[in-house]
Amino acid sequence: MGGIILTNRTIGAIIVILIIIMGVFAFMNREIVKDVQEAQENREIIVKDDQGETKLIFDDIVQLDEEEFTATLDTSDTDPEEQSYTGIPLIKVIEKAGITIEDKNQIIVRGIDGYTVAFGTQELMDKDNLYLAYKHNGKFLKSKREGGSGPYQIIARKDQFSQRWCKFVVEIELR
Ligand SMILES: Nc1nc2c(c(=O)[nH]1)N[C@H]1C(S)=C(S)[C@@H](COP(=O)(O)O)O[C@H]1N2
Ligand SMILES: [Mo]
Repeated sequence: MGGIILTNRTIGAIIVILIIIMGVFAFMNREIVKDVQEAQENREIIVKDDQGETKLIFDDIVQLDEEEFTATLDTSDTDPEEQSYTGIPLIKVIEKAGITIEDKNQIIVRGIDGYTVAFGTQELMDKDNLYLAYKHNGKFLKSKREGGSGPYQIIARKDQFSQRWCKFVVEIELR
């Protein structure tokens, strides 16, 4: 029977192979972590439709006409309270990405935690309803990792409760 004879040489070879495998995984993981960190630092957001996708970074978004507005925040564990936010009308963000909304029905927004909300394009056209906010009471929204609701959050001013105020927005899709 030709089993593997565990000589010092074979043990040595196995250890070397394991170290190499661990090294490759550590390297791959570092690359992935770096990508995620970069995406978070640039506060990237993907805007897409069936024609393709555009990546917008914070610099693209702040150069749009920002607005300061109020909205009533009402969650399961807070009483309704008027809050001040700063952000961009959502429709302007979509226009910036070069996406046409005339032939679309729905807009789907996803958070980094997988939370997904949908709006009709009619709601998008309503001037003072939907915003992509990045400041709350004058302070930049912190990321999920930092315990915040940002770096971007959808503010749906006309929603009575706050279910569609999607936090940690990373992707906007038009269908
Ligand atoms: N990304 C993301 N956004 C979200 C949620 C969530 O779980 N993930 N919860 C929604 C719900 S149900 C409410 S009431 C509001 C406020 O939730 P909070 O009080 O937990 O912040 O955020 C909304 N947006
Ligand atoms: Mo909620």
